[in-house]
Amino acid sequence: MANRITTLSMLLPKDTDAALVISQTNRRYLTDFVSSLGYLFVTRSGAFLLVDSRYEEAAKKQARNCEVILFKKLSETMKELITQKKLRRILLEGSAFTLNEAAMIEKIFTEAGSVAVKDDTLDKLIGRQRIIKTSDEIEKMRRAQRITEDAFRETIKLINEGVTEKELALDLEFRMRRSGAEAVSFDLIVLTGSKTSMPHGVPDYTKIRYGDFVLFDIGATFEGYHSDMTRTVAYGRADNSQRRIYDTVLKAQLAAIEAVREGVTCGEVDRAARSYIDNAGYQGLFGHSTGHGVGVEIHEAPSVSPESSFELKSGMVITVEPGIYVPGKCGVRIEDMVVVTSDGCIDLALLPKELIVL
Ligand SMILES: [Mn+2]
Repeated sequence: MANRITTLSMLLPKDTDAALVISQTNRRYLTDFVSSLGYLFVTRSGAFLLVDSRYEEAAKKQARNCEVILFKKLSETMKELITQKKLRRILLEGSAFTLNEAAMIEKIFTEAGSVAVKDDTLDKLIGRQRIIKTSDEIEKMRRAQRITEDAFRETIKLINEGVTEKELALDLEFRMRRSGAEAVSFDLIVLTGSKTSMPHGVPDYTKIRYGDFVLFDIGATFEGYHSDMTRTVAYGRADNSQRRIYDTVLKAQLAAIEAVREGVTCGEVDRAARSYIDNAGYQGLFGHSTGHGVGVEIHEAPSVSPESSFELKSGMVITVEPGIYVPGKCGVRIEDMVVVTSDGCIDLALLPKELIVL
């Protein structure tokens, strides 16, 4: 039966004998096994995961579709495998290595009479699989999203004069982890007041004050899959200029979601949001891309950016997250994850998006 590893092995270019996967996310994606270190060889006649003694027992129980081999001295075990399986040309991930690691691996390969192919071929082969999500993967992302939403609903009840960004971020993280999240998707972003104009600001001891926006960019991981969501709420009141900004971002986001379907380019989705914001008079205040793919990594292909001619396909999961940021004043961003379908998309977020004034 086809699994991720056999799919990769069937896609190996004719002039190569194997792929060596070392990045944590790709190793986990292919084997379902989580470890900080490991060397996965995918050949046409099977896959071999080299681990040290810390992971041997767990890998033998959990790693799927590969044979687990314990190494004491990596170079010796690798050379043995390369010689035994006659691996003459081996693809490496172009991006996963530090310079030291690359030099170490290449030295081993050379000593074993093998050649390392270090371009983006392997990244592309795995990326092509990863970009289309199966229903099982989408279900995990949906679970991660539910965990995030449940935490959000509870945490915003704490919003009050004097509560700090950090307190809210910690409360969210505690709730998410307690209700089944493996981890948070990234360092949670909770920003208030004028800090909301910084798209990736860092929560600190800034206190919430009457009339402030509070921006939450948050997510959880569930069985390796990420969720990503942004909501902006107001504390006490929102004045007319804040309401106009909020309303513009919301309509831009809805326009972009409306544009998403198989066959549409990422650039078209971006333009749907961007042109709405520009036409409303906020030119230059939406600096980042409209979205990005999500999966076993929080940011992965495709990038939903202005110049992209990349065509969306059914099963891709992307975020739609336009924003308006007025430096020194305030910012609003609204973000959902959506699954691309043949005639539109499915929004994985269930939380309403009308402005909440607490
Ligand atoms: Mn995002």
